[in-house]
Amino acid sequence: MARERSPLAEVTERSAEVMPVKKSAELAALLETHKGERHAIVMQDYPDPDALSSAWAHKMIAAKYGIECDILYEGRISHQENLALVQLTDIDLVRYSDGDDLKQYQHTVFVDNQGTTSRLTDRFADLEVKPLVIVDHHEIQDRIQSIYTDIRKIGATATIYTQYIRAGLLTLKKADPKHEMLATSLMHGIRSETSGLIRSGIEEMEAATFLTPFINHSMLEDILSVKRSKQVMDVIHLALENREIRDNYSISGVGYLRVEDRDSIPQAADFLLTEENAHTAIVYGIIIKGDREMVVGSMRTNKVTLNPDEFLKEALGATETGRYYGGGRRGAGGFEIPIGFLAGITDDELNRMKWHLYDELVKKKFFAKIGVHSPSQASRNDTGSLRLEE
Ligand SMILES: [Mn+2]
Repeated sequence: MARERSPLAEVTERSAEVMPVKKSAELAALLETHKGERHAIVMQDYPDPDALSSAWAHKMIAAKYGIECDILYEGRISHQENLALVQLTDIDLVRYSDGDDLKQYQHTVFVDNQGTTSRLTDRFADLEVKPLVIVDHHEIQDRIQSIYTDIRKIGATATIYTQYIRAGLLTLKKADPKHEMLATSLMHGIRSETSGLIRSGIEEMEAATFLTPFINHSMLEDILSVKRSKQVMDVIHLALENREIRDNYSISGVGYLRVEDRDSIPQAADFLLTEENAHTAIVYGIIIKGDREMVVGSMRTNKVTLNPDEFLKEALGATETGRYYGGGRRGAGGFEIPIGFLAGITDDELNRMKWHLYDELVKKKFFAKIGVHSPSQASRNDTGSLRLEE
């Protein structure tokens, strides 16, 4: 017997269908009024497939409205899969370096971020190049204001851009190799944000269905079958060795890393999450970049009731100026804790002590948030049990 559908459910369903169309029309109208301009699409410092494919989609959509866009980032692309994506699809990217002319852009466009994870945000703000568009799926961050904003709780930013395309902002043609590569990139973006569609919502499934006829499957396979580098394997090895599992949280510090190997941290967190009794994995290390150092960490979870954004904000807190050390979205999060005065030590013994200090402190904060004591405290108490509170 079929159950009656509540009127409310129907309204929600209908608005979920109407919203992308409404937002697309709004974006189209805005782009129309900026014809002939040059815009900078700003990605986070360490762009992932979701950011890359969304930025590319925006660039292709904007071109239809006579707007030329450059896709900018300031950090590095180091994850093998991302490198493969960029190489195979020929996405034109501009890696910012000192002295580049940012004044040539009339506006900025933020995709898959809201300005908090890019150093370009401040550079553009200093030059008074104003944000025009924000399209993102992270929690609202209030860092910058734009004319057009589409921030939604959805699996991927690539899903939102696929909806825009579907609503008519760009007509995909099977015969166009650029369109084929864009569709393939968007599919990769969606897949990578949802563990290969396992954690996807209805919107992702719909987007994937829409993209499928345009996809180059062998290219997608090439992107996905990229092997892990030795450095990544080494970091995974360290993460495994150092992990401590408490209450299904697997937490691991991996020590000092070169900035080039930064992307091995989320990959190690992904790997720790594959252990059968772990629902959440957190991996962190100290990244050295010139004379700057910071503790950088990644969190992955498949516990539905756990909000990584809240978890990281509550566990690690904020700076004196109120900027949180961490944040996230459904299923994943990240954090960065600058090491100010203690950076740039050359003495080996002091560096060992420094790592030990940060390792203990970070762990302690996470264990406190989870509600268990760190093992060092437990052994000092000699209770024979690692859980002290119960
Ligand atoms: Mn994303």
